[in-house]
Order: sequence, then C-alpha cells, then structure tokens
Amino acid sequence: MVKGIIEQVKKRNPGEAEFHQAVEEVLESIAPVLEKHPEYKTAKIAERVVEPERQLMFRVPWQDDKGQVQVNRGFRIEFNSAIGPYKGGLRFHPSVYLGIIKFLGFEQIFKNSLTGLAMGGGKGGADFDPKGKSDSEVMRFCQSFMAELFRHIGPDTDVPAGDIGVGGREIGFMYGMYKKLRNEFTGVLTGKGLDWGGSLVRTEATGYGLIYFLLEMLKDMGKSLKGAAVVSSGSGNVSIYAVQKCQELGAKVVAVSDSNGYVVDPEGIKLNTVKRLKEVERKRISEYVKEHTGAKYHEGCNGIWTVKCDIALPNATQNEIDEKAAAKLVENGVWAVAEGANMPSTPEAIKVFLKNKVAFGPAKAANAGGVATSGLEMAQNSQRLSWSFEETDKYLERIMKNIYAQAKKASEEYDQPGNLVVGANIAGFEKVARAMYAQGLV
Ligand code: NDP
Ligand code: 2IT
Repeated sequence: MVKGIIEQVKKRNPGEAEFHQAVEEVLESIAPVLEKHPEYKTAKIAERVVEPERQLMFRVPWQDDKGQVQVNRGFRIEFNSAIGPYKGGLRFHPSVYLGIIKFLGFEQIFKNSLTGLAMGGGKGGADFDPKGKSDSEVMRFCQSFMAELFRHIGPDTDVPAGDIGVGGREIGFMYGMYKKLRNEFTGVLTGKGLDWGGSLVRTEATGYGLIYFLLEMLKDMGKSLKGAAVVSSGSGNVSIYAVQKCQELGAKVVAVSDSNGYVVDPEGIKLNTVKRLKEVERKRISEYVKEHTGAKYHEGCNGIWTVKCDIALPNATQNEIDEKAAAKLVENGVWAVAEGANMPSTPEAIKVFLKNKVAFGPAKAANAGGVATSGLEMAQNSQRLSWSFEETDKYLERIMKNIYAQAKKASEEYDQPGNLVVGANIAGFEKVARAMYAQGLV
C-alpha cells in the first residue's frame, strides 16, 4: 500500500529527488503502523501527510553593491500544523530548490513531534548564496525576502529559524524587517540575539543535542566518548558545537571540513581557530593549516570519510555519506554514526551501517536539539522571560534523552530493536497521525 503512495508522490512532484528519498524512508518505516490502524488508512493519513498544507514561492529582487539588480527565488513550505504552528529553518544556499525545501519540511514534521513540544513542520529558504557577499548585500537580500514572507508567518502561525547559510546575522536582518512591517515585537523567528528575545543555548543546541543523543547510544553499548576518535564534517553551526561538546567530554576530534575540502589534525582540531575562521572571518577551512603546521588540508569534502575514526558525525549536508563512504568507514572500524545534518546518509549507506551493526542515530532524532531549543525560545518569548544557560541546557538534555527513549521503544515495539531509523519515524509519526485523525478532514 505504501508503494502506491510513494509512486503517487513521485508522479505528483517530478524531479524532486531529495523529497522522494525522504518520503520513501518514512513511509516504508510506518507501513506497520498503518496496518495496525485501519482507521488511518480510511482517513488517508499517509496520503495527506505527504502533501504540504501550503507551498509558497516568491520573487526576491535586491541590489548588489555595484548597483546591479539581482533576482532570487524564495520558498516557504508550511507542511503540517496538526500539533503546533509550522516550525523550521530557512536555508540560503545556491542548491536550494523546491525538492530540497520539501524534503526538509517533511522531515521537520516528525522531528518536531519527537521533541514533545507543540510544533508543526515547515521549512523555507532561497537559492541565494551568502558566501562572498558584503554585510550590506546580505541585509538587502534579507529585507527583500522578509518583505514578502512577513505576510505568511507569525508567532502562532509559522516560526522560521536558521539552517545552512542562515545564522545570527541573517536572523537579525529578517527580524528587523518583520518588526518594521508588522509594527510588532513578537517571537516570530528563533535564533534571535540574546539582547532581543533570543535564548541561551540556541547557538550550541544542535551540536550539543547531537552529543547528548550520542551519549545515550553509547551508554547502551557500554562505551564512552573518552579517548574516542571523532570525525565531524562541516565547520558551521552544527559541527562547531558538536566538536566542542565532544572535546569537553574527552574525545579527540581529528577532522572537520567545508564544501571545498577537509583538514586532518592528528593532535586534535583546535576549535578556537575553526570558530574564528568560520564564525568571525568567514574564511575557508584550508586556512587552518597555515596556523597549525602539524595538520594537513585535502581538497574535496567527501574524502573526510576516509579518515579513520571510532565515531562519525556527518554535520554538513544531505547525502554526504554514500554507500562507498559508509563501507570505508566500516572498514576503518567506525562503531557509531550520529547525524547532525539532515539526511546526510543515503539509503544505501544506512543499510551498510545497520548490516554491520554500527550504532546509527538518524537525523530527525539526533539533530532535534536545535529545533527543540527553538521551542524553548518560543516558550520564553511567550512568558517574556529568559532562562539561565544551565536551566536551558538541562531541558535540552532531558529532551534528547527522551527522544532516544521514544525511538528505542518504538523500534522494539515494532520488532526492529536497535533500528532507530524505524523507531524515530514511527514514534514521530504516531503523534502527528493521532492529531490529524482527531482533527478531521482539514
Ligand atoms: P552552516 O551554514 O552553519 O554550516 C554548514 C557547513 O556545511 C559549512 O561548513 C559548509 O561549508 C558545509 N556545507 C554546506 N553545504 C555543503 C555541501 N553541499 N557540501 C559540502 N559541505 C557543505 O549550517 P548548519 O551547521 O546550521 O547546518 C548543517 C546541517 O545541519 C544542515 O544539514 C542543516 O539542515 C542541519 N541542521 C541544522 C540545524 C541548526 O540548528 N542550524 C538544526 C538541525 C539540523 P561551506 O562553508 O563551504 O559552505
Ligand atoms: O533542521 C532543523 O531542525 C533546523 N534547521 C532548526 C529549525 C528550527 O526551527 O530551529
């Protein structure tokens, strides 16, 4: 039965390979839930959950520093609001098109459900490349983007945040424009600055949350992070704070990357250098070896998976680990993989990990700490209060432990113990399905 739905999705959404991939994985996992609940079949819950409630595409014109007019395309997919307002990030990257935003929005539905907070699923972005642009160009782009998006979002309707290419700077420019157009100071975006409604821990949340989730996986294996060799791809928000937490807990992070290449530092990555290069100077990771001569830079980002490690953390982008890379990691003795990026392992790569009994933490569970802390930012905005770092961090840790427990329990209930892919998909789906069913045909 799910085969037919997958075929229909492919036909109705031609050329959107990433969206097809995400739908296929989730629907195959939840097939037994549909068998157990004939009422979901009659109500066509699966057919409805793969169709976004609303899809917005819009023109984003702006002027570069030379006075030339540029035109980009903006997106917001309001995918599912069964359990809360649409919630999910904005991605600014030249590769962005409808299929990417739809895959991300679809994944977000189940991820947000797993957090236990009241957040529906959404995602947006633009095919704009912030790289090499001046701050003024980024500001003009963000303002133009928000000049359209503002009419569709709101603190109880749809709450965007960051993702690839959208960090504190971009959120600031977009928030300013929203506030001006609506004449309202509300919690309409998360990832805001600490002086104007942001939450402590949001910057660190996805990386920290990933490691809290990984610790639960390791606990069940009787292992720890102490002395473990870790490879973390990317050198953006997720990778930086995952590396920080790993190092704090005694692991040795030996490699990080960006879209051009990767650095291997056998003595352990010096995170302060990475942070300065990436967060402040917005430079390439290749610059790292100028300061640390014991380290080596290699061109090409995917080679990072040939670096020997115990734990692999794909923290850059979708489909960055293919079957061959997974096989190489296994050959080199990897024993755990936890996904900080969204859908970084191809379906074939996941099969390799599961077949070889590598502990595997799937993205929608393992990287939910970012959106969970966004949920905590929304809660603080509603209270007009700010919580302490320790309090927020503890809350995040509790949420990640709970997500692990839910995914593990569902995998056991559905006779696939140890398969957290199936466990997370089922646990995330069940709550959304119950809510959709209860709310009738809307
Ligand atoms: P950033 O923009 O901060 O960093 C992205 C990093 O990944 C950069 O090092 C970038 O390199 C690299 N990268 C981006 N695209 C590619 C590509 N096509 N090939 C190789 N490397 C690439 O983004 P985030 O750290 O926020 O996001 C990373 C991943 O985590 C994404 O999959 C995102 O969806 C996911 N995620 C993010 C959350 C968040 O809260 N920020 C929450 C949950 C998931 P370069 O600088 O060269 O572009
Ligand atoms: O993929 C993700 O979960 C994010 N980019 C974070 C979304 C959010 O709303 O904080």
